[in-house]
Amino acid sequence: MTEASIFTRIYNGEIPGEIVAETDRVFALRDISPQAPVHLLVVPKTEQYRDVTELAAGDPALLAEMVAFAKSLASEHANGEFRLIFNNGASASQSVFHVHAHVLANFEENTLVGF
Ligand code: DGP
Repeated sequence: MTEASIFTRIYNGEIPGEIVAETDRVFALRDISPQAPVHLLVVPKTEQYRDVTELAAGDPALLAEMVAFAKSLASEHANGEFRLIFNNGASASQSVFHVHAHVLANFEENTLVGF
């Protein structure tokens, strides 16, 4: 059996982490290394999908639920506007292969990186 992902271990209380919200199928935690004043990770409870392409092919409704959940988090923790980032593959900076979305919000003026 493969070891549970870092996110599952946080969700299960095996290692510390701040879970801020959950539904039946997804949960959100604070990123350990925030890249914006609000930086949350939206994670499905299932570990079945390694990245967003697998998730989109296997359970598009769950992907849609993650997007809706991100919106509700951005409304609760910021002004409702947000960046939603899925790193897809090691060369694109994915380090945890349990699909997750980065929700970034509450940017200070002129602090947005990239495009
Ligand atoms: P990615 O690089 O896209 O796979 O994103 C993984 C994110 O997970 C990264 O931004 C840092 C975060 N992360 C890694 N380990 C931990 C941890 O132990 N606790 C929390 N809260 N976040 C973590």
